[in-house]
Amino acid sequence: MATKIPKIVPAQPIPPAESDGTVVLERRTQRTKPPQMYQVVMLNDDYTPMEFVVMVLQEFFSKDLETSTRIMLKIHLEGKAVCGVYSRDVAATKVDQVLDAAAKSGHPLKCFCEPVA
Ligand code: TYC
Repeated sequence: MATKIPKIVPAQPIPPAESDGTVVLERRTQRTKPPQMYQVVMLNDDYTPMEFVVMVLQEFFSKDLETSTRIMLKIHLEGKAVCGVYSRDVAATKVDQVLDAAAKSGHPLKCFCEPVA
């Protein structure tokens, strides 16, 4: 049986030749889009102690005490705040860690992640 020779297909259509027979090929730099990032948003509630939220921000979002306190107060006063921006899997893990720690401590603290616009 004859070996089938694969057909070679150009990546880009070859443009028509100029009148002198030359062919001009356009150089295209391949650009990779940066990955979609996700922000973890924490919500206010009336029951979770402020100290617990500050501890969560320090522990799971690696914020220092001052930054954690500022974010916690923003949530408390405005209803929600972004705790950090991460790749999808990391953001989802942070959400799981927070919900898990809150549930284990009996607090109704909630957070979620969403794509950064
Ligand atoms: N509002 C809560 C209180 O007064 C504190 C709080 C802050 C709760 C931030 C949740 O994400 C939160 N104890």
